[in-house]
Amino acid sequence: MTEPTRFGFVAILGAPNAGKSTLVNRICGGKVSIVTPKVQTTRFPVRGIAMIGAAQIVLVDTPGIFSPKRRLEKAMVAAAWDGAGEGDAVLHVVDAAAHVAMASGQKTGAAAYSVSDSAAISARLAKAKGPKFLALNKVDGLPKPDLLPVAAQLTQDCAYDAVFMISAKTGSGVDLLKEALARAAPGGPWAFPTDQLSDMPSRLAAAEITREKLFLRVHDELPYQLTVETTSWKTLRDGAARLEQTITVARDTHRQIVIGAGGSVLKSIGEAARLEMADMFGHPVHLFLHVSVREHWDEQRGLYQAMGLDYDADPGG
Ligand SMILES: Nc1nc2c(ncn2[C@@H]2O[C@H](COP(=O)(O)OP(=O)(O)O)[C@@H](O)[C@H]2O)c(=O)[nH]1
Ligand SMILES: [Mg+2]
Repeated sequence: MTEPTRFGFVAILGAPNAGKSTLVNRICGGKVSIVTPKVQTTRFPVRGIAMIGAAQIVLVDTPGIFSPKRRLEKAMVAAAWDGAGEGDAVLHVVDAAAHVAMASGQKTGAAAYSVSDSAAISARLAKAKGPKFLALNKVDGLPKPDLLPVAAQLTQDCAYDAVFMISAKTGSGVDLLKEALARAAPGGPWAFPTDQLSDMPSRLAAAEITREKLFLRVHDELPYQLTVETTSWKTLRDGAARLEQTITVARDTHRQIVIGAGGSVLKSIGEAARLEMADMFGHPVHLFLHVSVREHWDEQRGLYQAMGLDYDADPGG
């Protein structure tokens, strides 16, 4: 007898940099969501699709939750909480390494933010209905005894249904978590083909790949001051695609940094992005990148619509 099919949504929430996107890619078994060492890489909910036994699970990867200031940040955080509402279950991903570092007195700025953001998420989740899971991530290289107080603290703030110790990077502990997510899904038919990894349109996925290469290559405030859009996609007779993308920055000095001396930076970003796109789409890609300056691009309504974000969002407390 075959097991009845299940289908459900799991919202992945957490502080910036907790490893949410890495975990979604790990569970889906392919690259769905871009990952960089920088905070706030994910700007809008990205839906990854995973087959776990007889269950098809849609994992909603969300932007990190923090105290937002700019319009784009507010829209990102609001979208993350909306993502939580979409789920049949919620998974709170915590950077356990940051918590352990704080507990042992290494109070670095990033770890402190991560810990206070996680506590705020636990507190708000305490009031939410439905199954809630906690994943202590980045346990690779952390001694187990150090993790127990972290788990104890977070479960005091919110009654999680289960706690998992995982490494999204190595995959350790992820199988147990996957089984729990599959069990939380309601019975029902699958909504996507079993080999589909994401519901993201190709033009947007291509823009995300280029944005990832930019995040990896440029630093300080600049990653947060730029956006990428695919403006043209033509399939050529030989099966290759010709893509044009515009990288929009807010200032001419930023444009110069993105282009680099003699175009060197833009060239290497384009090369890395083109190769990854060819791999993802399964055909050669000719990529043409343009850099434009638009001072207040992050105040333009159309951009928010394109990313599925709410221009007037107020994420609340
Ligand atoms: N050591 C370690 N690093 C991880 C793990 N998961 C994610 N990372 C790293 O943490 C950073 C942020 O990951 P990302 O998935 O973008 O986090 P997000 O902001 O929560 O989506 C990246 O540099 C990842 O490589 C893990 O399990 N172990
Ligand atoms: Mg992310």
